[in-house]
Amino acid sequence: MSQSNTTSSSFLARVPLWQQILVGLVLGVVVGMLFKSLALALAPVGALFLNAIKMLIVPLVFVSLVAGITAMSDSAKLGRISVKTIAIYLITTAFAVSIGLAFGTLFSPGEGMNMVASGSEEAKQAPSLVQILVGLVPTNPVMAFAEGNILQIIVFAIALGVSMNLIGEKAAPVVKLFDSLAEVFYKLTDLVMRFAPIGVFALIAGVVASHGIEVLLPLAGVIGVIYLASIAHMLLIYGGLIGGLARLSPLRFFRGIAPALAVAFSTSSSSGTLPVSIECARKNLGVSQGVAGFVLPVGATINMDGTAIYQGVLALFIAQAFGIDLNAGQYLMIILTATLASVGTAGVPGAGLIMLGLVLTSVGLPLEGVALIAGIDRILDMARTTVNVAGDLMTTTLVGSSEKELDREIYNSDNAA
Ligand code: DAS
Repeated sequence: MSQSNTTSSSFLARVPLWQQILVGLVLGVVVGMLFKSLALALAPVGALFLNAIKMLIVPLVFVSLVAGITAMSDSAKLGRISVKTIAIYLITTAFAVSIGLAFGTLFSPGEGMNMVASGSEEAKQAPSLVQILVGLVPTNPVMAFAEGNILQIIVFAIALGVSMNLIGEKAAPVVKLFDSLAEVFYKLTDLVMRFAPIGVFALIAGVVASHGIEVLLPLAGVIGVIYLASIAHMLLIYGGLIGGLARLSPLRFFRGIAPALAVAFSTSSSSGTLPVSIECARKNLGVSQGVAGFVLPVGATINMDGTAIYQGVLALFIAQAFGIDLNAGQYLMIILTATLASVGTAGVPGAGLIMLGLVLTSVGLPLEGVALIAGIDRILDMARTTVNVAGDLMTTTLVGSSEKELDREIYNSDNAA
């Protein structure tokens, strides 16, 4: 390799990945604003990167979860981790909706829009809790893998891991196999992440280029309120819990998860970001494979604080736009349905917009409101997915720290990936 090539590759090796990704993000916005045709021509580069990380989701979630569970042979510990995880997810989501409602009330982004409802559209029916619970058990694990049904893969992996623990010595070869397979997929994630700066650059350039300023300007108010509420939720609730409860540095937390946030922001997919989240949790935050391999896949599927904020703000924005006053009971109903809707939202682009109809219907708000913001929803999805992923990683850190499954030396080290 010539001297100059060696120099450039060793230079890049010295710059932390999260800084390379942030540079890609900023350059992507500039190119998307100034060179639209170039930005749109880069779409295949972004799609390639997105496909590469999506390719990892199913095998990585499965092997890391099985390996993680066999690493935690104490089933009481697994029970404690599960209860802590679900409790933190539900509590922070309820806080998120409330912050969304508070910001929507404070700034009233829909005030004065004087829209008129025609009452034509129908909302999608959300699956009932019983349907969700019954649907958790895969009738055919291979089908669950083929469809990428993360919740069913999680249930199958937990069942497999627990039965391997119960068998003990006889399962040792399989335990060893899953352990090494997990390492293989962590390395593969690491290799794919080398392309993240270019992938994020291309994805962001495409999004900015396809959302001209003329589309964004009329709804700049609601975009601003959602971004403000999202940042406030991350700093106050996540920063507060990491610093106050886990006694860890919030600054190191946000720096350690920066690569995952950048990928979440540019892909608008929690599931697509999952391999990066697992890498950040293990390599930058020092969380064990067992906790990261369990808490993150569950979170990417059912924990959506950003989506809950979005539902809270938009329910008020639409009520204000159509001149409808909401009473205290309707505010409570929004908190309940937005929390449930966020649990049922898939970790893919645009899922929150579909669930918004459920929240609007629950309090009798016109569904035309969904059409009102559909044109800018991708810009809103970037913010809510970023919060969703940050919430998953915050919970992973809290649970890891409380279960002594977080290596504080790694957490406090300066070489964040
Ligand atoms: N894009 C979804 C996610 O991946 C969130 C949403 O659409 O609300 O988390």
